[in-house]
Amino acid sequence: MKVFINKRIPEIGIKMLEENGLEIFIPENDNLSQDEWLSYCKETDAILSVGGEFKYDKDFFNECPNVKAVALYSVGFDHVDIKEANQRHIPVGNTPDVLSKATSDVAFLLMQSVARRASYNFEKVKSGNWDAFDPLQALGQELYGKTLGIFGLGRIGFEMAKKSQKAFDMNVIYHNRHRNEEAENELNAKYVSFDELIEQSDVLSVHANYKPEQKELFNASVFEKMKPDAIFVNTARGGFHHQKDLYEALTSKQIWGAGLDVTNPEPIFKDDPILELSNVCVLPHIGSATVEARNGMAKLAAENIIAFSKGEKMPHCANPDVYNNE
Ligand code: 8YV
Repeated sequence: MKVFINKRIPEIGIKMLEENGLEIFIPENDNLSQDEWLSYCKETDAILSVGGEFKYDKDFFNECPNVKAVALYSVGFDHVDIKEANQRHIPVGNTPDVLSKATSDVAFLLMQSVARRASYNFEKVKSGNWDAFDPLQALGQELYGKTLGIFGLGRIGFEMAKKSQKAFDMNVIYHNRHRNEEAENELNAKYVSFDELIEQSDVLSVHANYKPEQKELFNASVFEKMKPDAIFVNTARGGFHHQKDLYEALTSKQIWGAGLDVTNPEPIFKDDPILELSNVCVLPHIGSATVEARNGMAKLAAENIIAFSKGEKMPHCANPDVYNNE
C-alpha cells in the first residue's frame, strides 16, 4: 500500500510504517505547492497529512478517487470535510491526548507572558532600552485567585485549567457544547453561558475544536463585554478571533492583553499592527512543538495508517461513524 507523507515526521513514525512493509513516499522538497501536493495525492492509497494548509474537501476527494484513508498529523481536523469523508467511507485519523500537555503549556506561557509583558520587555532589552528603575513602569498583573474562563473544555482545556489552578489558585469557569463532569468534579469547574464566560473571565482561553460556523466568534461584540483587565488567549485556531477587532479592543483598552499561538490569517502578516503592541505576545503556532508531543503524534498517525493497511479500524479516528455502516 502506498502512503504519501507531505512533510518528514519524527523517525519513530517512519520506522513503524517501514517495519509494517508500507511503501512510503516523502518528497525531497517538502515545501509543496497546492498542485504538487495534489499530484502526489492522486497517486497514493493513503495520506499521512502534515499541517493544516491543504484542504480535504469535496473537490479534493473527487480529484483523488484512489485515496482511501487520511491520517492527520494533528488533533484538529477543521481542514477536512468530515461529512464528505463519511459519505465516501474514508476514515480520518487524528492525534488526540499526546499534545494536550504541550499545547496547554503554551496557553499557560502566553497567559503569564502577557500578564507580565515578558515578550515586550525582552524586545526592549534586546534593542538596548533597559530603562532606569521606575516604580510606576513595566507593571504587570498577578493571576492569583483570578477567574480563568475556558471556551471548549476538552483535553487541552482541562490541562490548562489544572495548571492554572495549581499555580495561581484560579477559579475555573467554562462554556462547552457538553458538560465536562470530570472537570466539574476534579477542578470544581463551573459551567456558565457564553455571555457569563466572556463577562466574568479575567483570562479567557480558547481551546475548542474549530468549526466554520464559529468563524470570528470572538469579535468586537464579545471584546466590548469583557473586563478591562481581561487577557484573551488563543491556542486553538486563528479563525476563532477577528484580528482587527482584537487590535481595536487592545488599543482602546477594552481588554488588557492578548496571547496568540494562532493568528487570523496564519501566518500573520509581517506588518500586522498587532505585533507592535506592548500588551500582546504572538507565537508561530508552536503548541505541539515539543520532542515528546511530536514523537507521540508520529506514533499515533503511524498506528492509524498501519491499522488501516491491515483492514482494521483506525485506533484514533476523528470520524468513527465511518465504521458504522460496514
Ligand atoms: C500542529 C495543531 O502544529 O494538532 C493540531 O491541531 O494545530 C498542531 O499540533 C499542526 O496542525 C501540525 O499538523
